[in-house]
Amino acid sequence: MFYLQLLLLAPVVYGDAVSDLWDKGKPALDAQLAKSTTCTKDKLLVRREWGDLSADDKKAYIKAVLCITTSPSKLDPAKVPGAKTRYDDFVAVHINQTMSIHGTGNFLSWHRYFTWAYEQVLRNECGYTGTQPYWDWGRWSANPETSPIFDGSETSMSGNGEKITHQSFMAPAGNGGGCITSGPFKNMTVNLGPISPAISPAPPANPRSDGFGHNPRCLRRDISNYLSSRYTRTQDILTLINNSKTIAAFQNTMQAAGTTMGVHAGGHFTVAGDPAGDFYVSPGDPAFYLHHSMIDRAWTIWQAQDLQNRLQVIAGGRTMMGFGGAAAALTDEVNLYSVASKAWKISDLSNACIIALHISMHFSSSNRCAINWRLIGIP
Ligand SMILES: [Cu+2]
Repeated sequence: MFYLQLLLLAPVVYGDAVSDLWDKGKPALDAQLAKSTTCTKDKLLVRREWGDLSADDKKAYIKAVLCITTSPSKLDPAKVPGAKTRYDDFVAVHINQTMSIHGTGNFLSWHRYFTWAYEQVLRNECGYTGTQPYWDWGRWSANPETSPIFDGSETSMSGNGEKITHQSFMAPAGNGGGCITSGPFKNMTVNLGPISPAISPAPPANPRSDGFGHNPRCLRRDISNYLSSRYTRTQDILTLINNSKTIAAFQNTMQAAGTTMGVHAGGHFTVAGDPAGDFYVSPGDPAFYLHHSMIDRAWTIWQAQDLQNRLQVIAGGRTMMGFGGAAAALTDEVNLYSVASKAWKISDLSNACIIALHISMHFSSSNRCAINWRLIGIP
């Protein structure tokens, strides 16, 4: 009885070593925010981990994503005939810029803005009042297939693909490989691509070489713990943040995809299939945005460890891996064209005013909650 009381009285803390790093960095972020007159805490919204959302919160997010997968595209059908829905507009923007936003100086800022723009469209065009949830890879790394994100329930982002004989290119074949059969997105149609499929048998080829033709097909996944249990554990996220002393080290370690794999590729290829495993078309799987919200969180926590020296830094080139290209600059613009109205400089997107602020809230109930504050209007 005494022990039971102790247990009940003990504060419930989100006990993750990465959240501890956030706690450590928070005073510096607060101080930076306090200097701003336009960027105040009342403008910040809370982003949370999928597992910390209530069933109603998850359903509200799912409803908004289903909404943009059924509302019409705003792209010119003469240019992108395969873009049928508003959701496809995001996929098309990513395809179009793929070679200048990966392995480049703008990788982090571009994907931060892209994920933010998606969150805005869910809110402004689909009546969503919540925020973009994130997938804490470490929390579910032992078995992502049974995580609340991918368990196939009505409050998940749908489950694994049907088990078929197949090969996945970045990991041994898992338990899926075919069309997803469960959860809210089981009837979702993938319209664009493929361009660089990472699964065999490959999806049918796109009628156009740029992947912009209409190629309706099912969403396929091959979720497995092979990569997650090796490369996206909490200790891997921690090592990434602690051992990367420069922005170059941080972004390169995060994006590694060779003999070792960083958390970026590790997350994408944990989902795998089509289009999640396709370098160009990966935003065509709605799990993309939970993954990139976590990429954004990791960047913020890294910045917060030495804020003054990590707020306005850049490394890398303007084209894929920087081969033969000019170096990227903080004054370079990030432009999302049809899915966001304004082009922002990388320096703006690295600013404390829009970095996601992750605050661990300690509730006295059974509510374990890692909270991520995020500015909703870029000043
Ligand atoms: Cu990308």
